[in-house]
Amino acid sequence: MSRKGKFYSNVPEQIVENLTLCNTFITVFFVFQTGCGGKITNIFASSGTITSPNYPSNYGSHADCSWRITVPNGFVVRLTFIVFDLESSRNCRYDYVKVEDTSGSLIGLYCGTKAQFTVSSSGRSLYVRFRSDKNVNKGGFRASFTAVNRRPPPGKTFVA
Ligand SMILES: [Ca+2]
Repeated sequence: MSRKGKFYSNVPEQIVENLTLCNTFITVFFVFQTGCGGKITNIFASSGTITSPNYPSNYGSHADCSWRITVPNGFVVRLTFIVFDLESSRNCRYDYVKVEDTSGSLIGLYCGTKAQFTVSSSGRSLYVRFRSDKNVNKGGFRASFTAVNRRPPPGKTFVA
């Protein structure tokens, strides 16, 4: 009797079409979101956490997310990957996390499933890039960073 009732009872094809359009939109939005647009997130802090997109749910396809972590002068960055679960591939050519030192030199290229591990910068900043390819998406990563004294406190003997 109402237009709404008529719509639902008489035009089911249109509903299906609308749902399809809706799903297409969601998919496009999802890919866009997980891609991070290749943008770098600049973080200025003494400690914090970074995660792959959608964490702890699986990351999406075609993700490209970067972080530049900068800690106060006189400190270096110590970054610990607490959870790490990426698609495994030879030379990490599909999904990977790349970590670069303050100077831009490569610290490591990581993929697959790894136990907790830690990387440290030589200067006050560290660059992290996460990328995924078109398929096989895993749980991703969660990593915490903290600023660590570059030099030992005055009067103390430094032991490596
Ligand atoms: Ca993948």
